[in-house]
Amino acid sequence: MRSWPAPQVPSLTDGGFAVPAHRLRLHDTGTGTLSPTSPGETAGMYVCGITPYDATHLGHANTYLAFDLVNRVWRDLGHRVHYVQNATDVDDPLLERARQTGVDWRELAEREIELFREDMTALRVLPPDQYVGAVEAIPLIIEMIEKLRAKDATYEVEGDVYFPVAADPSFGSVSGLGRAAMMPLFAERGGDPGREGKRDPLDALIWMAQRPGEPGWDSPFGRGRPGWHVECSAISIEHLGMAFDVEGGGSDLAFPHHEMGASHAQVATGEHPHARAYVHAGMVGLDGEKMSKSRGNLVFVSKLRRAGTDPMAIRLALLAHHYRSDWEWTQSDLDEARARLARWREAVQAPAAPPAGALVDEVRGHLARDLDAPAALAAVDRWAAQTGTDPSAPAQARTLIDALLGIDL
Ligand code: 5CA
Ligand code: ZN
Repeated sequence: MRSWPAPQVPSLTDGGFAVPAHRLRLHDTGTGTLSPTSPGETAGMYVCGITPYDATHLGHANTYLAFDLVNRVWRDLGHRVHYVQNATDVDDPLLERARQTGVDWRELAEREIELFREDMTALRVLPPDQYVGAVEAIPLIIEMIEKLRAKDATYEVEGDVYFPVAADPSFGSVSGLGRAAMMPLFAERGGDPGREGKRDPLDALIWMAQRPGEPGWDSPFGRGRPGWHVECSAISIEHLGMAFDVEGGGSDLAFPHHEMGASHAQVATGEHPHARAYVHAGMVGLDGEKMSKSRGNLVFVSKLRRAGTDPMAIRLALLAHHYRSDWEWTQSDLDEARARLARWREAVQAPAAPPAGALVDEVRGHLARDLDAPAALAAVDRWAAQTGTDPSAPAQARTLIDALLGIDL
C-alpha cells in the first residue's frame, strides 16, 4: 500500500554537533529491563498498524509518536532505519463495523487508512518504508502457514487452522507472563480459550475457514482468511528478517499479539528471536477508561485538526507524557501544549539565545534513556526561559527540536 509523505528531518551532525557516543536504551517488556539497542548500519523496526474501522484517536497517535522518537533517535545516532508497519484491513471488528453501517468493508478500510495517513502526516510522524495491508499480504501469510504445517506446528478444528503454543519452547518470553495471567488476557483480546477441540486453550487461530457472508481467499487449507497474529508475523519477517531490532505497539499488544507472532516466526524459521526487543507504549484513556473504538470514548486527531488545533500542539501534548505511562487525556493537556508551543516559537525567533550545545546534549541524553520526552521538554523549557547572546543558538535549537522531537516551530 501507499505510505505517507515524509517530513524533512534536519541533521544535527550537519549542523556541527558530533554523533553522540551513547546508544538508545529501551524498556523491553519480556525482561522488564532497559536494554541497549545495538543496530548495525540499518536499524529494523516493526510497529503494528491500525485496524481501520474508525478514525485515529489520541491513544493510537501516542503509540505511533513513541516509535517515531525511536526512529528519530536512531537516525541521529547515524543509523539508517528500516521501518515496516501493517494495516489490519481484514479482521472481525472491521467486518462487524462494515455490516452494522452497511458500508463495504474494503471501502471502510480504505477510507480510514487514508484518514490515518493524513493524521500521521499532520503530526509529522515518519512514514514506514513498507506499509503493508493484511489483504495484500495473504500470499505471504499462506506461505508462512505452509512452513508451520511442514514443521507439524498446525492442527485443525472444524476447518479452522490453529498453532499449538507448545511448539515454541520460548513461548511466554515476549510478555514475561505466566499461564495464569495469560488466560484472561487471551479471552479479552480476541482469543478463544473455551473452544472445544483445541489442544491447549491458548493455541492461536492462524487461518479461519470462510464464514457465510464474509470474504475468503483460496489456500491449501481451504477458503478463508488469516488470523491476526500470523499477519504481523509474516509481514515483519518478509521485510525485516528475524532478529530485527524493535517490535512495537501499545501495551495491549504484548500478549497475546506479539507473543504469538514471535512464536509463529520462531517455529516457522527455526531461528530465535523474532525481535531483539519488544517495546510497548502505555494506554491513553478518557473519563477513567482506556480510549478504545469499542468503548466509543474517543478523541480523534482528525476532529481536533478540523476544529483548528495546531497539530504541533497535539504532538507536544502527547510528548509531555512518558510513552510507557498510562494516562488520561484532558483539555488542560492541550492548553498547556499550546502555551509551551508559543513560548518555544518565541524563543527560536529571538535574535540570540543561550548557547544550544548543552541543550543538544541534554535532549539527546534524555531520549536515549528510554525516550524520556517529558524530561527533554523540560530541558527545552529551561533553555527557552533564559536570555542569551549567542546569535546561532535559536536556529540550532529549532533544528534540535525538529530533528529529535518532530516539532516544526
Ligand atoms: N491492527 C492491530 C495491530 S496489528 C491493532 O491493534 N490495531 S488498533 O487500531 O486497535 O491499534 C493500533 C495501535 O494503537 C496498537 O499499537 C494499539 O496498541 C494502540 N492503541 C490502541 N488503543 C490505544 C490507547 N487507548 N492508548 C494507546 N495506544 C493505543
Ligand atoms: Zn500487529
